[in-house]
Amino acid sequence: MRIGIVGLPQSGKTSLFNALTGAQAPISGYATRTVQANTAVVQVPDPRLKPLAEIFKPKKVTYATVEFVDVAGMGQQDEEARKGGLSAEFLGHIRNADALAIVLRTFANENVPHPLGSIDPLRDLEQLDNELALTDLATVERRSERTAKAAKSGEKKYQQELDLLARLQEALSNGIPVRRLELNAQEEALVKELFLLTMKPRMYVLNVSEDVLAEAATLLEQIHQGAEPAVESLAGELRGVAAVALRARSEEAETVAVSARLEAELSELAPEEAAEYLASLGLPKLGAERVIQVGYRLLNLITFLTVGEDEVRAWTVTKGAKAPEAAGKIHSDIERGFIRAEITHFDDFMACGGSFAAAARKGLQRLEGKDYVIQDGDIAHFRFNVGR
Ligand SMILES: Nc1nc2c(ncn2[C@@H]2O[C@H](COP(=O)(O)OP(=O)(O)OP(=O)(O)O)[C@@H](O)[C@H]2O)c(=O)[nH]1
Ligand SMILES: [Mg+2]
Repeated sequence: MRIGIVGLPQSGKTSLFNALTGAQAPISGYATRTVQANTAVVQVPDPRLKPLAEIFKPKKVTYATVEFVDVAGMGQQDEEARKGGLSAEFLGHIRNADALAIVLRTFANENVPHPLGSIDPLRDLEQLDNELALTDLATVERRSERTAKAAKSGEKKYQQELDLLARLQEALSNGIPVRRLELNAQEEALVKELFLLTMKPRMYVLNVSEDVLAEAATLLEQIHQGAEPAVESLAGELRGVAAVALRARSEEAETVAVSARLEAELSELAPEEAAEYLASLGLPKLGAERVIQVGYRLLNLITFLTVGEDEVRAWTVTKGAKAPEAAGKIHSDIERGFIRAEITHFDDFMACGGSFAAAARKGLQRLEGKDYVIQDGDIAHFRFNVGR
């Protein structure tokens, strides 16, 4: 899973990136300064691995991972260049992302002027959206030119493709993101080939000042639960926070509040110290951690676990994946030779004192076949036969 961090210049993207990677200890990381993109693989925090490691004392504990890409700010080109959307270089970094984390600034910082002269995250979002749509429009137009040539052969599939491209063009010119369109399976396959930016699932990351972080988190939660705050009556940063959150709710996107600079600093502390500081602010968790969790949810991902003396490990699969597909994450041979999966849910396993034998006695360990749908938190042991 790869999440692209995008936003206006100086909105705190790199600070968020540092918070994410620092807090979770990057497994590998590299900075390619010339093209102004940072990439790092980040561990997905999972509280289940520690107790499992205490029971199995494995040689190795392996977390599931997410890759984050931090790119230079959008909208830095001049007016003329922007008509064609984002530059090819920028696009190259972001088009393979599975989801976008859109960073919106509400923090005030006299030393860091906002590129548009004032703080207004909803306006910033609209500008970013506009730019993403323009970029997709350029992609669709290029494809249309090619398809139009091919369509001269009279082949029906090219005409169908042209019709779809015209529909995309029409939507994008009106600022409608492609993910809003209803597409059939065949259309979806074509759209996938285009790697459109307005097709990607997204979350909004509000980068707020640290002194409103707790309030912003509470407000987001209330809005998520259905509250209708009067945006105009809110003061300071909270007004922008509410405006973005209401829009996010209407499009079923998720919103997270972070204080990127603070979190980047905290990520350098010992976890206990950071947790203490957060608690003093009335916050249970780092925003960066929530960014990873929301990303997981956005992409419909769940985690299953494998345990043993060699390794305790978390694996990622898409919700709805069946047992053989999960087995295939470990090794294609295990998928091919799949016989059965021995499944014990983490919660049952712990409730039985961390003993498979005790879980089995209580009927909490099940043998499942190839149609079993893996659940988040399943501890799986696969039986397979490679000889087949
Ligand atoms: N007060 C305050 N300052 C912040 C916060 N987040 C970032 N900054 C400051 O804003 C400036 C820009 O932060 P970056 O993380 O570099 O922003 P960016 O979006 O990566 O910037 P570009 O890559 O140039 O587009 C830095 O000086 C940060 O210290 C915040 O939450 N509060
Ligand atoms: Mg940056």
